[in-house]
Amino acid sequence: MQARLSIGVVCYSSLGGSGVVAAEIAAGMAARGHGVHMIASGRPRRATPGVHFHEVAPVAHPVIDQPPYTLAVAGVIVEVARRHGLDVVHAHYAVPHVASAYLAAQALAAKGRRPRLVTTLHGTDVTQIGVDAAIRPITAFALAACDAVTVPSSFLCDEAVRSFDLLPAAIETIPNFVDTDRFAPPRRHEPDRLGRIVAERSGGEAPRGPFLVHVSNFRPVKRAADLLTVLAKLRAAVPAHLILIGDGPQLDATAERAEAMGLGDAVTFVGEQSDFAELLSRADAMLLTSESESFGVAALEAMSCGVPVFAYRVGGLAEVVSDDSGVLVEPFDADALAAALAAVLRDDDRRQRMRAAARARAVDFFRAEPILDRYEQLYRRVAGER
Ligand code: GMT
Repeated sequence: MQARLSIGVVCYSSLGGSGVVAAEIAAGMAARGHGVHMIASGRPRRATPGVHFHEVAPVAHPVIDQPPYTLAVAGVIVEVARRHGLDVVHAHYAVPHVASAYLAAQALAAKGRRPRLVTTLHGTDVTQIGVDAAIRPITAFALAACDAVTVPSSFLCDEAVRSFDLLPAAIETIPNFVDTDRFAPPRRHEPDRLGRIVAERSGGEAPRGPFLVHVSNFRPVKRAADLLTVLAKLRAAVPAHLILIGDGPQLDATAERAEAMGLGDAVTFVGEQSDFAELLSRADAMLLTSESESFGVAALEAMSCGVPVFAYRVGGLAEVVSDDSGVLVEPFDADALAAALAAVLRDDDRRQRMRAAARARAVDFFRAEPILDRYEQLYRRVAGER
């Protein structure tokens, strides 16, 4: 029998794919019998049965005008390691978690208890904030000191090599994954069901399809205004309705813009949903207009539900969405996205083929268990190097 590992998972709890991936890995490792300690400033948004949660509380003092989050995370890692013994610390989203993990490991090494460090880069920690002149030197230094660095796509691997001077061989590409049981196509065809669920969750009228769905944290990188541009163009041909799931800084502006464009009745905002698998699974298409996605967990969850993805060909999306499971168009060609959607929404046979291909791709390439195996092997490899 293989040894039980003690694993610290450091992540953000804010709405977003990195927190989802961290929570799913933590829950997966706990289900495999490992001791898992999640270190974050808030509870994860996804259920994490069997995972011990350790809060990073904000540290405030009148002299300090910015709370020292990096030190607070490092302090909690040290505390958890002293109480529970950590074999591995897995930091998600490098800024500043890799620096916190590095500091904690140095402090623990002095006592002969240095945990191994694994960092998963997720996206803007490499492409945006990570390359900020104030952030890059320490992030690159701490990444170089990790026992393993992973990325979810080849796109992000190339970006990380360029941004942080890492050697390609020092980075392992482990794709994100999806719970294909939870995110699954509907068992029965019930044409009115999605309209009814949307009405229940939004408190409004039941809309009529065809339905597009968008899931995001409404950050600028998602280009939410483009969703409405595409919808307006599409509606010249097909009376589609757009369901927006999630919350974030640009949600209000998006709602105001929808009204201003006369799309108020064609869009429903259902907000952040703790369980949106059924909503997703009953949509006809997923619409994503991001300016970049290292991977696109939301796209993968749609595909797992048998929902084809329509997006710009940016970042690592082409590694997730194949030509038969969705349509990727030149960035930022809203006309092309609207035309692709209209063609598929008008062609039942093609839509059914895409649904089947999307589901098959999610199951064949992105099922949770084989990818959790890779993380577990990685943890054992780095822990065994002692
Ligand atoms: O990097 C970000 O902008 C945030 C991060 C998040 O927490 O949502 O998203 C990134 O990580 C996800 C999980 O690996 C990926 O699915 C997203 O594509 C990626 N976002 C970007 O690259 C913009």
